[in-house]
Amino acid sequence: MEFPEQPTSPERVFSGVQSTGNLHLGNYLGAIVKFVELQNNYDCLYCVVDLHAITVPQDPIALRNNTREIAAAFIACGIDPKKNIIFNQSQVPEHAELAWVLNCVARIGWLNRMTQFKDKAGKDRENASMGLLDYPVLMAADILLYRATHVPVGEDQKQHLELARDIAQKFNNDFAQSIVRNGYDGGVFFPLPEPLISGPATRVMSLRDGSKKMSKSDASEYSRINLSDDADQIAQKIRKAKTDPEPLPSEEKGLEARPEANNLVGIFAALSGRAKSEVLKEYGGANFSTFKNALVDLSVAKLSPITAQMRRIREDDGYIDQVLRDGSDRARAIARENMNAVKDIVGFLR
Ligand code: AQP
Repeated sequence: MEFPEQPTSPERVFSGVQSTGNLHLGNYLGAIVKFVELQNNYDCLYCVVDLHAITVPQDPIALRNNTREIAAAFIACGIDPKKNIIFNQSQVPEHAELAWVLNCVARIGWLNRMTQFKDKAGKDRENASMGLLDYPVLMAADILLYRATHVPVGEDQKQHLELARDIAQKFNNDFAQSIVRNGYDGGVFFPLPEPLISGPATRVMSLRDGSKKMSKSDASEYSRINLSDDADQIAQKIRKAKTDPEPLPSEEKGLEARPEANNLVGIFAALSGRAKSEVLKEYGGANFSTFKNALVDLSVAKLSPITAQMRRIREDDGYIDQVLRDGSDRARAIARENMNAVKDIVGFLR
């Protein structure tokens, strides 16, 4: 029997952000800035991953609000919802469907090694949700469902991306013959997704503790700058940011073993589009109060247009819901086709 030759998949970008709270400067510099850049050269899908959000308890009203807030932030940061697909994960049921198939491909040992699970589950692992352990498999499903080739993420997601590649590889190996029988040249169905971990600041740290990453779920509001913060809140948070008693060094080497200073200089560099060394050329020898004042001015200048645009967009939740519905319809068209191919490859009747 002759099988049709399948087209090779196009280069495609996928990335997601959890609707667990407001977007912060880490999400912005680590991920969103790259999302905006990539839209010029790739087909991009940007997803609000609400299924991931419920791996830890969420208040339903807050969850809906956060989903809209993140969609609004995507648009306010410059992602064009017509050119790209902006959607929320729970409107495309194939994410969960593919995750089940991939659960049967991934190995328990692989998941037990994931550092994010260890960090989030803490000491009480037995009491963590099954979803929290399975989080990286759902993430692999998000990416592979669209046969995405490139995934822009912050440093913290590197290990999950490696796992997604392992899962894709094992699926391709386990079903190699069936993949060929179904017309996929070379027995490869899932491309191995390339992590794009670059850009101005791949790991922004907490303003209260330079050894912890800036995070939406940190209990302290002073640990992060939210994209929804106004100028006063930004100024307060930066002025209260933890530092050390020494003035700033003139060279990057002098930032070693000074995590808080390194973080603030990194944020300044990322927001101003300069290298850290250049920032230190200007501020080396300055005390933190001078440097923080400059950082407040820079942060407010860069972030307040985004905040203002987010507020305008949030005045019309009907518009946001429409963007998400439209994006979900367009995402689903791709997802359904790929899920049908997975069903054929695995041997499900349809
Ligand atoms: N501190 C960070 N620096 C650089 N990039 C970061 N990202 C997150 N924190 C930083 C990147 O932002 C994207 C979206 O992240 P997410 O919402 O999916 O979840 P996360 O990585 O778990 O981020 P949070 O803020 O820490 O959320 P919670 O507290 O809910 O777990 C990803 O590309 C991530 O790498």
